[in-house]
Parts: sequence; C-alpha cells; structure tokens
Amino acid sequence: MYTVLKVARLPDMLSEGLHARYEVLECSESGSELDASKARGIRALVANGESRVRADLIGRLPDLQVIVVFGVGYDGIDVAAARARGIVVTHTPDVLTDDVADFAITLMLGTARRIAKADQFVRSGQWQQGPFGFTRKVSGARLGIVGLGRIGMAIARRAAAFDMRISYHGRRPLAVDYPYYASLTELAAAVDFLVIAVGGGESTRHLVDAKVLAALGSEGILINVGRGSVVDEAALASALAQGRLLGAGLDVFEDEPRPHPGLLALDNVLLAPHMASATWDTRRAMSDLTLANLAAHFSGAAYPTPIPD
Ligand code: NAP
Ligand code: 8YV
Repeated sequence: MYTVLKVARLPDMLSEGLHARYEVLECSESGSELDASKARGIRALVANGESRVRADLIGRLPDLQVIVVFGVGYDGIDVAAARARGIVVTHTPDVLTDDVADFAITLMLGTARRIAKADQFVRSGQWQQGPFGFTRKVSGARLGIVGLGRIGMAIARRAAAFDMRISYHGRRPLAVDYPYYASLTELAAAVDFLVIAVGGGESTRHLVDAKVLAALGSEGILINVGRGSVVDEAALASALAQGRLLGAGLDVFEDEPRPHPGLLALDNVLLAPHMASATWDTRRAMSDLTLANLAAHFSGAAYPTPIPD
C-alpha cells in the first residue's frame, strides 16, 4: 500500500477515499513533527487550496513525487521547489467554476441589495418602525472583472444575463468582445462593481490597493472570490468605514480564518467563510478529481489535471 501525507483539512468524502486506497499519514504544514523514518516512503502529499506547502516541508520528504491539491488555486505551494526535485503538482480546475461564479453573483447581489442587513431588520422587528432603506440596482450596472480566466468568464456569462456592461483587467488582452483595461485603476474608475477572480501569489499581491479602491469610489462595490492576498484588507476596511467605498462582498481574506478586525464591525461588507466551491456536488467532483490524480500517479497514467507549465 502506498503512503500519502495529508497536510490539510479535507472533506470526509475525500479522507475516506484516501483511507480506502492508501496508508494515510497526517502532519502540520511545517512537517516538524514528522521524523525522518516516517517521512521516508511518502510519495504523495495531499493539500488544499489554502495550504502552505513550503520548501522546508518538501525538503523533509526525500521520496516525494507528487503534490495533489484539492482546489484550483495552488499559490500556497512552492512550485519552484517542487519542480526543482521533479515533483509534479496537480489541482482541480473546471469542476468548481460554476459554483464559484454563482457565488460571486450571490455576493454581488447580496452586497448591493444589503441582504444580510435586511434579514436582521426583519428578525429584530425594526420593520415595524418603518420600511428598509433603498439599495443599489445591479441589473444594467458596469462590471469590471479582474482575471478573465475560467471563473472570470463564467462570472461574465452570468452577469450578461443581468444586462451588465462587462470589462476586464488581466496581464494581456484576450480574444473576447469585452473592453480590456491594461490599468486596473482605470478599470476601477470605469465600473460600479469590481470582481476579483484572479489567484494569489506574489504577482497579484495587493493588486487592489488604496489607489484602486479610491478609483472604484464611494458608489463602488468590491467583490472578492479569488484570494485574500489580492486585496489590501486594511485599506479596504478603512475605505468602507469612511464611506469611500459603498460596499464589499468577500469570500476570501488575507489571514484566513481571521478577517481584518475592522471589517467585522461594518454593515456595508458581506462576509463569507471561503465557501464559494463548497456545495455537495462540487466537493464530490473535486474529491473524485483529487483521487483520480493520485491514482494516475501510482498507475503511471497521464495526470488528469496537472498545473500548467
Ligand atoms: P484561471 O483560469 O487560471 O484564471 C485566472 C485568471 O487570472 C487568468 O485569466 C489569468 O490570466 C489572470 N491572471 C493571472 N495573473 C494575473 C495578474 N498578475 N494580473 C491580472 N490577471 C492575472 O483560474 P480559475 O480557475 O479561474 O481560478 C482563479 C482563482 O480563483 C484561483 O486561482 C483561486 O485562487 C480562486 N478560487 C477561489 C475559490 C473560492 O472558494 N473562493 C474557489 C476556486 C478558485 P493570464 O494567466 O492569462 O495572464
Ligand atoms: C477551496 C479554493 O476552498 O479551489 C480553490 O482554489 O480556494 C477552494 O475551492 C479549497 O481548495 C478547499 O480547501
């Protein structure tokens, strides 16, 4: 029986699948509790989209051949360190795209229409004192998408059904009909809603900073389903608190599971616990794909979904 190392919390359906097929060891992301004799023989490591798999941990595993990520984002994996040892990295693209795009739209509607506040308003009996205030219209509004990849495109398709006027920012223009902005600040200034659908890592760190938030402005709404690291959360909390931004809907945070404390007190931000892909159907599909990548490794077949070169 092959030995795999689990360094992340995984859904029971995946953990059970791993235990049925492999000898499963568990350790923290630092791997400090793993003694050298146990580390020997570990050929596969299973992580998730939030995992930090650093060169240190990779260095402790002399026989490691594959890192299998339960998630599409792999910004927490030291891919350079893995590749330097010829270790393959796989992930779970596509199967979660619909859910994450659905959730971006959920956050956009929920934030603009102040749905969490409205729910509280009814429950607390405030409705008996008078009607709820007006909210912001979504249909027909201008939407800027940061990262027009699989998820970004799926968000655009959904937003088109709301007659939204779509434009986007990325590293390069794509063969699509939507207007392209090479400058994120210029995109932010031109839209009502800015939706982040890029991954994390150094190239996107604090892409959305105080300047971009200022450009989005006091009528603007920021949605983030990409990675928390993309947004300067302290600058965001300050803009929201001072009314320099209308609202924000966030599924991801810089230091999960601890959102910036300034956000917690605000009622113009809708907070979600990194749950965009967390439906039964999608988590099943992600689990199956994770197991399929592992199975391919141990049988010598082609990996279904290795990360791109
Ligand atoms: P994808 O198809 O690779 O799309 C990423 C897009 O971002 C691509 O269009 C890419 O364009 C663009 N991009 C990359 N680096 C950029 C940069 N520095 N500046 C501007 N644009 C950049 O990936 P996906 O499947 O759509 O997933 C996107 C991300 O969503 C994941 O990496 C993950 O972090 C996040 N996610 C979150 C959840 C959640 O639960 N909230 C769930 C799934 C995924 P080029 O590379 O062509 O330049
Ligand atoms: C998951 C994600 O929350 O796919 C990603 O990149 O962030 C999410 O789908 C995660 O991978 C499961 O922990």
